Amino acid sequence: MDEISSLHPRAESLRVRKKLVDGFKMGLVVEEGLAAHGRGEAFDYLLSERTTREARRAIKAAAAALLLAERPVISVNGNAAALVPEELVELSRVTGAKLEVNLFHGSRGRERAIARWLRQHGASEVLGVDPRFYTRIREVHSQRRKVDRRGIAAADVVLVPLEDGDRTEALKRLGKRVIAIDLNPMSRTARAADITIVDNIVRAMPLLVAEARRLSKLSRRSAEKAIGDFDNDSSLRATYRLMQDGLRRLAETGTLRR
Ligand code: PTJ
Repeated sequence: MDEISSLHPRAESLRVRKKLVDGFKMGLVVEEGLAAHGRGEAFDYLLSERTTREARRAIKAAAAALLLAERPVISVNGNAAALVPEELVELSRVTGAKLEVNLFHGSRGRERAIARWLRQHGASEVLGVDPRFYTRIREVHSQRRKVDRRGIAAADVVLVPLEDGDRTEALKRLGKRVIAIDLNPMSRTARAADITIVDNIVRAMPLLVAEARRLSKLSRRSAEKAIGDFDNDSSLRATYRLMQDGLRRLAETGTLRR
């Protein structure tokens, strides 16, 4: 594809798509990942492609939960790796969370490619690629059930960007605190997670890193308060209403712009 002109009205969205397509060509992303991104784009459109106040609150609570955790883990799939590799590595550094490759459409080659890609972006350790440490979560009914004994299996808090509902519910049943990033506020993942950031991962991750950095300098109480102040159900309901407003505006005026 040619260079994307900044003058194009959808330049940013096209740049993000290009990152995914490049990730696909590099063997990081599966075809299904391109389709999943399209679904995310539709929801993002209804939010006028902006980070909402609800998402900012969720980001604050998520940063706090990662910082307060004893064994936090960031689960990485193909789309997340292609779109925000620097931020994933930086978040791991700031919060002490381990990075673990965990795929829905599992393949050893892709696992290794994603781990290599994260190392190229500064990760010192990437879990989920060494068969000696594999274990299985029986509750999960997809290839995601294969996890690292040192990572997701032992984690108390897991960040799951762009996730399928099955595993989120299973992780919850195992007593873990789950943080999701998902543009669909009605998905099973969004509803099952403790903290759902309804935002595009490309906008949410830099904000999450910045918030974690800020909170890491404050007291433990500030982090606890950020979690206590957050209510996932009301956050999802408010976001859903914003999307309904977006849809109504689009129908009435032909534009999402206010
Ligand atoms: O790399 P793999 O094999 O682990 O596969 C990754 C995908 C994304 C294909 C896999 O996890 C999958 O099939 O996911 P789903 O069930 O399609 O769910 C993806 C969710 O992420 C949907 O609710 C989308 O709306 C949402 N989503 C897609 N793109 C973004 C997003 N949320 C935030 N930011 C995005 N850029």
